[in-house]
Amino acid sequence: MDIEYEYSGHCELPLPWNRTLWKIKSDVEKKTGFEYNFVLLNFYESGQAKIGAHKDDEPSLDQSVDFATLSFGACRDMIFSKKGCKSVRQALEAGFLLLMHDQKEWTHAIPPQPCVKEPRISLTFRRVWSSLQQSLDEMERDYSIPLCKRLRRD
Ligand SMILES: O=C(O)CCC(=O)C(=O)O
Repeated sequence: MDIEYEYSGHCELPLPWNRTLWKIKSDVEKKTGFEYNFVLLNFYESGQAKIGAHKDDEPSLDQSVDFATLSFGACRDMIFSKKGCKSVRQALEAGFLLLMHDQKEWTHAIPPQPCVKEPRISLTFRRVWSSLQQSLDEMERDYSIPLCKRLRRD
């Protein structure tokens, strides 16, 4: 079954896992206790590269699975914000594994850090719902049809 991931209006069909990423995924799953079926790789060429504040709350993402972000290369900061709460700044050093819970409430951002000259890569492990499971869940939500038999999410 196809797994696709939609973000900021783009729809991506991912590549199959390679051996290295599969091994990293297994290690991350052992550490976090969650099962992932998708990883997003972000490449930051230098401290000039940034990601604005956003929530990873696309309907294709299974929010019951905490996202895990593994960092490589240069240390960058991530800023978490929530209405009515003080922002939290977390340094993401190489090898740091960050578990992100409550994605619908908090925004996160990687601000520019011009003093950082080296590149950074992050691997963000997620669980994406299959199109069929998603359609079934949308049906259930939109029409309140109780579905007696639920499909496995893989
Ligand atoms: O690079 C990171 O650690 C975070 C990337 C990010 O914000 C995302 O993939 O949603």
